[in-house]
Amino acid sequence: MSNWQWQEGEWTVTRSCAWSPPGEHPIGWGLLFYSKNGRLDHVEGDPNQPITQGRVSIKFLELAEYCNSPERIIHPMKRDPKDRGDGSKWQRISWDEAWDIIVEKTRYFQEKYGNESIMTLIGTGRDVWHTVPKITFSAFETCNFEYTHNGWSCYGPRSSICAYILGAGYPEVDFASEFPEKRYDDPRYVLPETVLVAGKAPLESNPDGLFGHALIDMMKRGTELIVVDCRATWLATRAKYFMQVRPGTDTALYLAMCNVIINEDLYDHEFCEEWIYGFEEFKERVQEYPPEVAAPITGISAEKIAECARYFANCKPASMTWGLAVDEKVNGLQCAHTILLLCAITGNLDIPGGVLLGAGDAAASQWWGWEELDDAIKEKRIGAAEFPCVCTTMSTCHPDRAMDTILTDDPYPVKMIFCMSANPISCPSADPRMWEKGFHRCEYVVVADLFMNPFIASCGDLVLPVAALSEKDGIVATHYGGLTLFVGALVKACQVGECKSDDEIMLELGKRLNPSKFPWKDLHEFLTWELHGYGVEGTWEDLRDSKYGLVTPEHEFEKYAFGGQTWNGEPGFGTETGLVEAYCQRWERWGDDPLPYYEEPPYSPISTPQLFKEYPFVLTTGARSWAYFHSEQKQIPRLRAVDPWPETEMNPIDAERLGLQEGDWVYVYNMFGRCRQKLHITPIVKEGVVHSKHAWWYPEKGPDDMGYGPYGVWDANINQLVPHGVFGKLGFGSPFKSMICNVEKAEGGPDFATGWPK
Ligand SMILES: Nc1nc2c(c(=O)[nH]1)N[C@H]1C(S)=C(S)[C@@H](COP(=O)(O)OP(=O)(O)OC[C@H]3O[C@@H](n4cnc5c(=O)[nH]c(N)nc54)[C@H](O)[C@@H]3O)O[C@H]1N2
Ligand SMILES: Nc1nc2c(c(=O)[nH]1)N[C@H]1C(S)=C(S)[C@@H](COP(=O)(O)OP(=O)(O)OC[C@H]3O[C@@H](n4cnc5c(=O)[nH]c(N)nc54)[C@H](O)[C@@H]3O)O[C@H]1N2
Ligand SMILES: [Mo]
Repeated sequence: MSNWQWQEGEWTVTRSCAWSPPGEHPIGWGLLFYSKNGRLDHVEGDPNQPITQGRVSIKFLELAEYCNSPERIIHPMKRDPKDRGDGSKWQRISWDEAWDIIVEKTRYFQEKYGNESIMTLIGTGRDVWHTVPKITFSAFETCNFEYTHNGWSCYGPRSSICAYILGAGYPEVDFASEFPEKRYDDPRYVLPETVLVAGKAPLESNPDGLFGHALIDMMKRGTELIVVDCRATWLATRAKYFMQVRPGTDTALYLAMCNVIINEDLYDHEFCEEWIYGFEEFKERVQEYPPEVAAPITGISAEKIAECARYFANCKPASMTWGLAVDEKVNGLQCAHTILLLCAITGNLDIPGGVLLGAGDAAASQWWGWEELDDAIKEKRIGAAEFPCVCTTMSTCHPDRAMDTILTDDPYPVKMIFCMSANPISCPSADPRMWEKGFHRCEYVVVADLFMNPFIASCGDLVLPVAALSEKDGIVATHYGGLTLFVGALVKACQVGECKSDDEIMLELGKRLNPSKFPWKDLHEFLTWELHGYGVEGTWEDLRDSKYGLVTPEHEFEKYAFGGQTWNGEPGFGTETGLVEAYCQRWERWGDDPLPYYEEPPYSPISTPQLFKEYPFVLTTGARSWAYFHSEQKQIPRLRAVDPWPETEMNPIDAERLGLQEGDWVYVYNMFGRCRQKLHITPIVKEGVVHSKHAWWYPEKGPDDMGYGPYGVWDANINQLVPHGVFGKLGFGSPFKSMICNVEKAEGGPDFATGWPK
């Protein structure tokens, strides 16, 4: 008996704090794993965990079904690369054989083509954001690590922009995490008067930082919301201001709000004079965006924009939480910049109840092992010279350029891929058929995953079975350590097959390829070392054994005033100028406007009017659904029952005009490609806007390509409508949430009993 594991009747209960998967993001849920005879039986929320207080998402409630699924990969497997695409050719092998193959292939490609011919791929949200860089730089000793989402269109832009213009880690709403005993009722806690929810649906996405339930807790205590979204979400319908924007036009809205606040003298003079660099230039820039200019762009009236701006400026304190819709657009950098300035000029940065700031460099954890890499290899990082904005805060290559190199061998060939927790052809990549072609050019592809997926079916040669979150010891740290609101221990309850955790794979592979860079004697020693990196003292076991299984460091407010926001301890912000940069010289040096500006999406009614005649809807994609984490869980029956088909949402007025009915299978298409989804007619979508779900494939259809791609991925994947190589000037932000499309009735659909329709 201990405070992290005990017996309850027939069940062994293990207390844990879990990352995604199965999904949310760099945050932690307090969970109780109930297991019996070494098998996970069910999961409950831990009512004693102070942050989540017993709440769980349905993906956790169905975790046993996920972990024990007959579809799990539970042994290492290999297949001859000439048999790619043939699901019958997989052969079970031992871990020893798997390691031997990887070592042999690594040495072969390193010697023949150089270390840079090996590239690693990463996906999102799991606890591999130190693991994969460490494998890349220390085990393979290559410079090429990439997240396969074009324009690195998630999280990286928001956290990098914070680093550039605030010198701060990821900004977050103050949700009383530092008061584990009383939370919001602690007398020291200050409730935000309003929270701006910018392009984010934290109830479904739960969250990309802030917990959805935390927002509800605050609303119950009186916090009002401003929701900026193109869909009338549950939160939007309860907001004081629901700003229903045309997808991709948010920057114009925020610039206009700044215009009103500055011109009506509603800004915080003291903060602006003392702490902002380029305030006068910014003041001049926003003159170009009065509400009357932003109104026709965004589709929101000038009066409402002005009223909302006044309201935000008068709320003390006001906070902000931003989501993916900020990143997934070509104008995303400017959007994030303007949102931060909106919070800065109203004096809400790092104050109680305002926008909390992390002290250091948000992306530091991705650099593990980079320092020790050979300089000659460092210089070969793909896209680093062309896109310093992406590659200064992050240790990655540029995603689109990485694929260009794979396709052309320019400037050198990429021969071997090591993929850990990504599903490129089903989920993150634009023009996924092109990415598939690229991976087919690579000679050897190793994948570490829990389930078979279209990428592995089509491109994989060796598969390593990975442990699920109830099957491993680990650490949860909010915002990857960029803003540590709490750090929790992930605790192993069960073992499934021969699965190993990503960290175990890293350590074992590292010891074989380059032992001096992997000095830890075991996983726990490594986790303790990792913990110290988050500023937490003691061992990993101490964390696991602690009262709640987590620590909640005290937040230091207004760090800029006393030197806590800079590297050298000087007052100010950790930027080039030591101030909040309304004017960012770095961006100017890198070839972009130093001040924020609005830019139309590359494909839109205004920028491509001719094309818009043919594709007369604005397309946004990928708003999260309760049941799935991206491409995962489609093979978990009870979750599939919640959300059985890829849905395309359309306004009733538009559907009537096209003569479409609820539940029709439709083709969603444009000049780049098409997919087939099931129509859901709903007034929550703005008229003229279509929203399609992302990351769809059909596990039940089998791995063999029958003209629909492995597991039907080409039938369902919306990313066929998004182009490769289109992103913002500085390399961030592809238009996943602001494209154009048309919709027409399809002949049948994939749910027909006979399989694929003709
Ligand atoms: N159209 C459109 N496309 C989008 C988006 C959108 O909004 N619209 N969103 C984008 C965003 S924000 C993101 S972050 C990307 C996500 O893109 P990915 O992260 O590539 O997508 P996932 O489906 O999460 O695929 C991850 C794979 O990792 C496996 N996996 C799960 N847990 C673990 C683990 O612990 N270890 C290992 N080794 N593997 C694991 C899963 O089984 C799955 O096969 O998708 C992007 N794609
Ligand atoms: N259940 C579940 N949770 C997840 C994930 C998942 O796949 N499933 N994925 C995780 C990941 S990696 C991420 S990045 C987060 C993302 O989660 P969020 O940041 O919440 O982002 P989304 O759900 O993609 O979109 C949020 C809202 O943006 C709106 N929107 C679309 N286009 C625009 C636009 O141009 N402007 C504005 N203002 N709004 C727009 C959509 O209607 C939607 O309501 O979720 C994480 N959590
Ligand atoms: Mo993401």
